[in-house]
Amino acid sequence: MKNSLNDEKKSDKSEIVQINSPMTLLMYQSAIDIVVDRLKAINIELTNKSGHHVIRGITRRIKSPESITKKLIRKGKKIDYETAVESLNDIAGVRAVSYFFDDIYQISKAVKKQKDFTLIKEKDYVQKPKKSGYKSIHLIVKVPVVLDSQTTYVKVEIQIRTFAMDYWAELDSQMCYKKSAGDIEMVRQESKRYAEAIAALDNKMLEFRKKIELLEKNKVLCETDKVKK
Ligand code: 0O2
Repeated sequence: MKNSLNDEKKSDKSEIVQINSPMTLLMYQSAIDIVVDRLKAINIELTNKSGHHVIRGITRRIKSPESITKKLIRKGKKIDYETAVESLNDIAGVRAVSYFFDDIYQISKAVKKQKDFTLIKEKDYVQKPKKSGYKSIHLIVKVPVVLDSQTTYVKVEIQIRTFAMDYWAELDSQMCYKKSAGDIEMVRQESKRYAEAIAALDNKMLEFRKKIELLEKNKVLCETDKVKK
């Protein structure tokens, strides 16, 4: 009995490792490349339009077989390749980090306008933060990947958040999220308070930018007025 369970475990693991097969990796990497290129173009467009830098950085990753297995267990799913591809939305993940709070919605709107992307799911953890205090917009899109003249629609999770939200999420990942410390109520409460403090600062910086923009606009108007006179 023990042996057969062990054998089953082994075969489960090797099935998930299929994610790392050259063709599957190529498919996910190509999907990620498409999304990253599109975000770069969106950044140029929004930066030109707004007059301030919009996207600070774009990161990407393919979920490791270990992390896929853990997530399937967490979700109570079967541990095999097909179930992983079907039920997990974030095997391919891209994150766009903006400087300012209002830009996350501009980026999200621009992603949703991409004609060849299909929006599967949208989660706005900015309007409705998670219990932990986590804030981010998650867009799950399907993007067409052409390999060997065959088109496959591949799911990619795009996380969009500000530099400040990202700072909190990165530290939270290191210290609390999926960590034993995160099970301690006192730790959870304190971490949430910091998320709220950071969000308040995010809002202040946006107000500050808007104030400066107004000052600059008025200055330009005064100068054009002077020239006219
Ligand atoms: P990792 O290691 O970051 O990849 P879905 O299946 O799309 O409906 P899902 O993925 O089950 O939804 O859950 P959710 O909450 O929409 O998104 C999960 C991802 O958001 C996580 O991925 C994290 O990246 C991030 N996240 C969610 N909550 C928190 C949090 O409290 N703190 C931090 N730091 N990140 C969070 P994974 O796969 O869980 O982890």
